[in-house]
Amino acid sequence: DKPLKDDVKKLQQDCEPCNSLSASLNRYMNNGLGQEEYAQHDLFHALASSVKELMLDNWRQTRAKDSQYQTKQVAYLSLEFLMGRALGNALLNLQLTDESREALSQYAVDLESLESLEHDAGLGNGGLGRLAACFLDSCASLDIAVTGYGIRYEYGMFAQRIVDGYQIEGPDRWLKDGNPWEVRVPNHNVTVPFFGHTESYIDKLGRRHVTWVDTQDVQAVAYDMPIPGYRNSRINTLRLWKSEATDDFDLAEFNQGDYTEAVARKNLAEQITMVLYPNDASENGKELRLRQQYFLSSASLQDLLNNWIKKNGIDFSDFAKANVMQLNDTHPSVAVPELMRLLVDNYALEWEQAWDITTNIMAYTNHTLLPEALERWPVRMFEQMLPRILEIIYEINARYLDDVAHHWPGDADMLAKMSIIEEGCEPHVRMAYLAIVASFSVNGVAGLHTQLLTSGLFKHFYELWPEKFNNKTNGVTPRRWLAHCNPRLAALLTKRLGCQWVGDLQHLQALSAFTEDKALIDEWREVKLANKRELSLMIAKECGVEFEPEMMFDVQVKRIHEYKRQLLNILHVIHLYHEILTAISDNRLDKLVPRCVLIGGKAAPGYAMAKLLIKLANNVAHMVNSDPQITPYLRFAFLPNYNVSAMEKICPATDLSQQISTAGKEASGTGNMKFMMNGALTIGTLDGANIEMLEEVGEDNFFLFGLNASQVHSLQDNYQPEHFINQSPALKQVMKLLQSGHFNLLEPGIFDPVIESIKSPTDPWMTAADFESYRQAQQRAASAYQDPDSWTQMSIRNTACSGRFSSDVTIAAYRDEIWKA
Ligand code: HBZ
Repeated sequence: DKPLKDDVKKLQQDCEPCNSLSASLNRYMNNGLGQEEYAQHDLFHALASSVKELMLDNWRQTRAKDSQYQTKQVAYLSLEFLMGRALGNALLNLQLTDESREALSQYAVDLESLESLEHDAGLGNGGLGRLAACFLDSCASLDIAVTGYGIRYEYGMFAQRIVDGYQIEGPDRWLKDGNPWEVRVPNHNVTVPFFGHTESYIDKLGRRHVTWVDTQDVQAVAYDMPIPGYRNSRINTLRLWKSEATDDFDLAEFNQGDYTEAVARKNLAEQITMVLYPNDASENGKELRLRQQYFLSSASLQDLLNNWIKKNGIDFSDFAKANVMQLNDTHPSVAVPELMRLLVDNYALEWEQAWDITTNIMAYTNHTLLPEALERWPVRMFEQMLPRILEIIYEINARYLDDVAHHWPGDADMLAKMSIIEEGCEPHVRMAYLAIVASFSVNGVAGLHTQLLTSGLFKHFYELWPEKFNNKTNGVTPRRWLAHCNPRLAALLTKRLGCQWVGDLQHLQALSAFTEDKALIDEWREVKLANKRELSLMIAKECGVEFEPEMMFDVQVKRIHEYKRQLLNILHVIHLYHEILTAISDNRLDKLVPRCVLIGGKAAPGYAMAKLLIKLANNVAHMVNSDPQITPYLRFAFLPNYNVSAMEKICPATDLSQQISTAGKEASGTGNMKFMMNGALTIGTLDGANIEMLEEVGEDNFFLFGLNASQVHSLQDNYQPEHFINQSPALKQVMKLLQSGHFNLLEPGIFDPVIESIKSPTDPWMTAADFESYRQAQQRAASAYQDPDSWTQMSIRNTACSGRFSSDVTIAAYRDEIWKA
């Protein structure tokens, strides 16, 4: 009766409404995607394609609505969008989770295992890129017309493996199986010029015109990804540009018969969007990086102008009322002179009018105070690659320096200090200055950060234009970082509070009334325990280390950087290791609080010290985990290839979140917020958004330690690490063990640079200065963990107070105070 069965099946399919997920899924599965012998991967593609298909109507309607009602358009320009996986999040926002489960039931595959097949879109380094992704979710959920503009890197953030304790980088070919979410939209192609030279002429009216000629043009092809809002039918767009060779360019070469040369040039054009630069803090300094920046900026601006012209013609008088552009750090700040070029050269606007438009459109977000991360490009590089852009930068600078001279008459020093061009034997363009000069808004990403910007790094700009500066404390989306990643806690919250918290996280505050509720405390602990069991499976698989769910899970996951002080954490593990050894010989083991320490993160491939810290963590982990006397009390794992998906498993299962940067160095942090939302307690310094988290939750529910930013600053000139080492018997002992070569018996001397850095009076991160205070805070955390009920109460309070760190709150402030959208 097989044919009959198939017929019935077919009939049923035909009868199902064509817009149901199930019908669409079946159609994709039957249309050549594997039939009976389908691979799970086909099923993932079929489901993702069906979900995208279901979004198409609303996607089109969103675009139509936004252009019809003249809604103010926000363009969020970023070299990075660290999106992670899209399926689970899309299903949640579209309320399609149950329907997909049902649709999948006939294939005997569960949704979670299908979700895990999706490759992370790792188009970012860390916090900055992930912030952009959270912002897109909040913008769509708050029904704001925002388009994300970025680059469709062929290779995202490198894949990290650990071999003999060392980081090994591998390529991240995230597109190799295709990307079911993207739509290639060739009708939005634009052309971006490079190289060549400029020519000028005077017209009949005596006006000077400049043309940029003999350029090598690259085509920018748009790939759109849908960004669904939470339960509101808005579908915003993330438009990612891919570089391709232009056709006529090829043609010219072909006609000269130079086939191979033409193909080689094609590669040059396609190189631009080939790979994400994996440096999260140091200067990239490479020509290709500047090409990426200009490529993104020019393509996105041309797109905005084309959209405008389609509706309004070339009258730009209201353009700035209808558009705003948020620059995610200085990476896309070459958009400033590019917009001037397009308006003045291509559309013949007067300089003053073009400048008026530009300065009413641009807004700039700063993400770092670290001097090594501030972008400066050699003037020489601009001269060759972007000659017209350099001329425009010079003109902007000349006019702006007039204002400076007016504000500080006769102060030549000030002119040099504030010039966009940094003079010297190799002159540079200071990209942050260019961004500030042209922007109507300049914001930092947490209270302390903004304060340090206006009193330090950008002090003189603040004196000149105080009205430009404002703070927007970061946030993270509660959809991905609570509702989706922690279904057990989400269910418990919804049972207690109803489901409004997903769309308005301030509702969590209501939990504070229940912190004495024994039933809630017990359920809360059960949820955490179940999450810890799940994470343990992952750690066992990825690291070969057994994490015992009853032990305290103490976690630090983020990019590896000296200022983030993974070293402090490792030194503390060494201290615990030594404590356990002595407790064994002194027979006082009952005092020990068992804990599992997890560190994860990638080091920039050229950052030797960060890579050495990975090696140190792995070597210490090996000593700890291979000693059966130690493991009942301490286990230590380094998780390879930390990424967005890994964090989705990690933050729901963490008891103690480590946010231990040197005060004044971490602009905000956003991992700190994800942990807090999921009920982890924080051990942290007075840095970045930790300060605001502490304000919300109170000192009783936070393990605070260390110097504050002004103490760090004052100590800098007379820092004597030896003094701190001598004052702390614990640190002294740790240094002794480290120096003895105990953790590198087969590789003598490899950790000398680490030891040197701790003992150096010029150690900017002041690891030795904070160790003792850190150790004591860790001890307070350990003894607090011994009382499960009171620990759980603190955990509940952390979640209850995390509402302010929803990116919905942050985006509402961008909307009201900057975008006026
Ligand atoms: O931006 C981070 C800050 O370190 C962090 O404190 C903050 O919370 C987050 C969001 O505001 N900055 C970065 O992640 N920076 C980069 O990833 C980066 C990437 C490329 C660069 C420079 C920095 O060339």
